Amino acid sequence: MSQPLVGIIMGSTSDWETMSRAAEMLETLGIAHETRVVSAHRTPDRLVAYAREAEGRGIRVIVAGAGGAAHLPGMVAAMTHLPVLGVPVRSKSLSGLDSLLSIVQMPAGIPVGTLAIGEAGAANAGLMAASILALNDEGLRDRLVAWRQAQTDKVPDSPQ
Ligand code: RP5
Repeated sequence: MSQPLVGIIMGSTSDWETMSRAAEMLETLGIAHETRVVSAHRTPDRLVAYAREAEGRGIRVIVAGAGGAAHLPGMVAAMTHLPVLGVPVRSKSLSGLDSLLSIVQMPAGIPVGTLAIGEAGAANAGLMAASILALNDEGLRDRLVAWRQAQTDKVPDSPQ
């Protein structure tokens, strides 16, 4: 793939099962991306470096997934003006409600575009990243519109 435009980051390798849905969506739409494990708790220096360097490396949208006390999306958003899309990963103890509340309740001034808990949220983060990039990319705009139309066409009139 060419120069990555979307950075998919996650707090742990255990988040990949969820976050791979975002990567699959970007692959389907032909959007160059990169994937990294960046933990707010275990690798804080890596987090700072990633957030500070992303724009200069050509990244345009960051998709950040984490579970539990999920600081990653908010911390990254605090250090870059790039759009940050947060994916709450389902947790063992609270099924991802903890992740959701950790990510969604940002104070005014530092936005994180928060998606649904789990795989649907990850897939939609990929689609949302595509929508943002499509504003300045007519080819991608056409692929996104075609993908949505194909989804519509798959819905039958009747359940039987
Ligand atoms: C978070 O803790 C990660 O984002 C992950 O969702 C969760 C559990 O991580 P592991 O203990 O599986 O590495 O930081």
